[in-house]
Amino acid sequence: MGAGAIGIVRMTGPRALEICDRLFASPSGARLDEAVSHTLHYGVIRDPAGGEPVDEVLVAVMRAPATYTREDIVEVDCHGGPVAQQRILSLFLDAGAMLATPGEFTRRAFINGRIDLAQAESVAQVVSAKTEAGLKVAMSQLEGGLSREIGDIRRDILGVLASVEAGIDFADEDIEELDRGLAGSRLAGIEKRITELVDSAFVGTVLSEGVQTAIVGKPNVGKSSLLNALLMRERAIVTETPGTTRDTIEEIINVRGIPLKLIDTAGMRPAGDAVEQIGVERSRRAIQEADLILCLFDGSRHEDDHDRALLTSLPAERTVYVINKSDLFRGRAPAFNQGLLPSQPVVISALTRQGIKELKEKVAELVLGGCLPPLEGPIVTRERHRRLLEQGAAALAHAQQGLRVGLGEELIAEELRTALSALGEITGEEIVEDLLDVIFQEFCIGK
Ligand SMILES: Nc1nc2c(ncn2[C@@H]2O[C@H](COP(=O)(O)OP(=O)(O)OP(=O)(O)O)[C@@H](O)[C@H]2O)c(=O)[nH]1
Ligand SMILES: [Mg+2]
Repeated sequence: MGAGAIGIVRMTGPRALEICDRLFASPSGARLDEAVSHTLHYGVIRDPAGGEPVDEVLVAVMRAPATYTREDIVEVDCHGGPVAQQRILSLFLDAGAMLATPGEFTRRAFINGRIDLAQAESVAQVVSAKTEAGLKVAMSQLEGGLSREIGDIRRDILGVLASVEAGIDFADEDIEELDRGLAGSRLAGIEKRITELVDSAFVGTVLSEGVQTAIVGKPNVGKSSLLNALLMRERAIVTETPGTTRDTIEEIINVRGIPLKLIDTAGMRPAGDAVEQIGVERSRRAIQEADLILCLFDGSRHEDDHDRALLTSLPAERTVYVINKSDLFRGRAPAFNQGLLPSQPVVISALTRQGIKELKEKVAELVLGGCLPPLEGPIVTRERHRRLLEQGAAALAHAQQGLRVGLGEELIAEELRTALSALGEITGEEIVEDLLDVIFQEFCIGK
């Protein structure tokens, strides 16, 4: 909750209108209880204790089932200050309402069947999207893109399951035997569709969570200057004194639709004082946790043992090597020996911003193999979904194997049911209460 022009206190449930009526007074004396659905009403909220006016408001009345939660909803537009909102909220609570848990509105929308679980999960992603591409993927999931694909796949599995079960039920009768070759090839086709979804998960995670990118290097090579150049503002303190950055600094930038979570670290060197030691320790951790590392060297100086030690400690496959301060050796080769580096470096000047564009290109190339894949098809954005898809694909692979080696129909049917229930957990057809708690925990209150 913060200060804004307008704040909204919202309430959902069968008694929402009745509770609001106890506090709301319109000039005409009209009651919200009798209002037509989807109408807006001017009035004041009064403290029922002394009748004192708390705030001047507009109240939106939305009746079930055409609402976010499929229940009656009232939304009170009040003044945006935290005090007014807090007063109205506590008056509601006194009048019989109960405080929402994180994500409770969306959870009710799921429980009441307005959206499925994958759609509900995407709501949090729409709210937290960091780039337009991330928003687009989240919106497509909210509109049911992923759910439809999962539904199609489940229907196809059910088709195969039906033919397998026919073999079980009528074992003694003279019914056509299961065509194992045909069933196997249908399952192979379905497995491939699932695998394609699993493969999309990498892009999905990158777009929704961002790429953790650590800027590392010796003290004074220009790490903070690079952060500022990428951000296009003076975020981090830059000085000529080595050891300027003591703590890690994080900022998000957008590189061709990919959110990069940039982490400026303390220069790596056998540390001086205690504060610097902690900073260096944090840098080590940042390197370990990073998806991508920008390893920076001062091109105007010769390499030394610290540079060599740093190079051996970095994973080359997720590192982009950057030679900085090109303005100091313009037109000439850098003093730093590039032959030491496992791959071609990008030469930049954080001071003049020369080469920054090329660096961004290189990063985009490394992260997504050149360009963003088309965002049209469904894209998996959650680890939970990816794991369940993998379980489904594995069960289908077992079933195909079973068909080949002549395993009994019962056992094959069992594998198919495992696949069905894994996929069903994505959309929430098969769900346990605990899982809902975990999922909605990451929502904010009021969403
Ligand atoms: N000529 C030139 N100087 C630069 C360039 N980039 C950074 N510097 C200078 O190098 C010095 C150190 O820059 P910082 O960005 O603070 O370096 P750092 O790597 O963050 O240093 P620590 O935080 O101490 O580890 C400053 O005096 C910068 O102005 C560059 O491209 N060209
Ligand atoms: Mg610094």
